[in-house]
Amino acid sequence: GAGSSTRGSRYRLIIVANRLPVSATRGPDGSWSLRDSVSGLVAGLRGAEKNYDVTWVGWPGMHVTSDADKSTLGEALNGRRYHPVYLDENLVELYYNGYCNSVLWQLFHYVTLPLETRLDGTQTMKHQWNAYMTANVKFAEEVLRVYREGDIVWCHDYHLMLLPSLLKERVPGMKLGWFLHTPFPSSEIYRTLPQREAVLRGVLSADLVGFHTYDYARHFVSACTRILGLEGTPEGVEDRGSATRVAAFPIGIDPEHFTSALNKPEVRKQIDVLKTRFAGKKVMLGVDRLDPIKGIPQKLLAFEKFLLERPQWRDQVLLVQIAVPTRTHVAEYQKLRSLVHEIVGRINGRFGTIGSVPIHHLDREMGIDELCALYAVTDVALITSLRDGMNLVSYEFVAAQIDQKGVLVLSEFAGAAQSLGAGAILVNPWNIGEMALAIEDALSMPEKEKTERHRNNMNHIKTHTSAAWADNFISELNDTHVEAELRRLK
Ligand code: ADQ
Repeated sequence: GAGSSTRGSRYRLIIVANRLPVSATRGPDGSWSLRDSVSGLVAGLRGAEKNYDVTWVGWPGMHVTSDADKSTLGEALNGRRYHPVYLDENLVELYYNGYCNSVLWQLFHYVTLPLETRLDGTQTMKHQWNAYMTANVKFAEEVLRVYREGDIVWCHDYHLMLLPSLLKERVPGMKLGWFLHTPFPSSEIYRTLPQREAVLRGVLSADLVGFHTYDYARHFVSACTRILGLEGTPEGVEDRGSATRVAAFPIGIDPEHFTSALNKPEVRKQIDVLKTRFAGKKVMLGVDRLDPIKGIPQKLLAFEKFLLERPQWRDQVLLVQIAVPTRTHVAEYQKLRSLVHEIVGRINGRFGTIGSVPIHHLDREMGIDELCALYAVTDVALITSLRDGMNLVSYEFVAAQIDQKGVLVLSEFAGAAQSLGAGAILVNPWNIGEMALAIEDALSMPEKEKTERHRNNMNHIKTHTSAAWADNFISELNDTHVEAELRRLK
């Protein structure tokens, strides 16, 4: 396949992402233990490890100050071919919590920018931008330490949009791709960004720029033509002789990861336990990172409206909402947590009885086994993101259905709506009444229709896996790179 080189050994692939795919904790004896971390990006990239010799470069997600700690942690990480980029606390605040999560993440999900001017004069976007540049330079330095000629370098996400240009300046012949896991917004939204030119130029140095959907790719090309005055072509973007290929590569999951978990005796047992506990009720499920873009309050309000207006369902249904906290240092995320708790409390107070409440809300991470068992006993999954690059929970839910053929209610603003649109009930998450209606439709769907919709979804998921996603991106990168080199050396 695309992963084998002519010499018979496998290609070396350097994956660069803000976070390494593990979290480190230190034991009482001072030794480090590494635990795989939860995120859509990590889940997607595990697929690449099947076919390539993968090395990761990223921030370990914690503050490590002493040189001794850096060296012992570095050793533990290097053992798994993870190369840490250490960022100090102040830089993390301005770069990660600041420019990445309060500016770019927001803007890319169509949330307009905060006002530049703060009354106390601290933490302006300008400081955050400086930190963003500094952090990107640190990532570039680590990549250049690890890089060997012939390696493929694949940069990920909005944290590292300057990295392609920093790397190409040093190694013009580097085989270099960049992929965005979030949406890329309409150019009318994007152009409000004060640093709009520098960010686009940073990315355009890559040979290949990838997005989840054709729409995001088109938005990016429009931003380049309107803001930089470059030429958009069916292949991407051209700038007087140099070209950047821009294309859509929809991510997927590894469905076997879920089907094999379902065959484990522990998971079977857990499924039986849940079935007994939820006996006589229809189960609805939401699994999200606790993030404003996931539309959790809107989902809860729709469920409340459903219970209010359809009293016959009140004792018949419950909603399990798992919302694992993330980015807990960003104020928006703290506010969201209180808001969600408040709405859940209100609904449970209003519709609960002594014996039961309609919403089971958990703020924690779950292992794959537990998550799988939950997916398997669910009648209706509610995924109501206000915007979402793709949304892999929707894929996982489909993969983990055994005989139930659970129904997927899915936001039309998730990238997944373009792939699972034929099987899911699509909703506009801003329309609470429409969502309440969709809940009822999903709960009362005839068996035959459920089977058919599930089959459509399952076909898509089996043929569009994470391994295929990585292979497609990398083989396109190989092709594009050859053309780019011919042009460069001409
Ligand atoms: P995320 O915003 O993290 O990813 P998503 O694609 O749904 O969103 O992936 C979330 C992952 O975390 C899933 O694998 C899910 O199982 C896991 N997860 C969520 N809550 C969990 C919990 N409580 N316990 C355990 N696991 C949990 C970003 C973009 C998405 C895009 C992906 C991949 O925002 O739009 O699909 O990257 O590109």
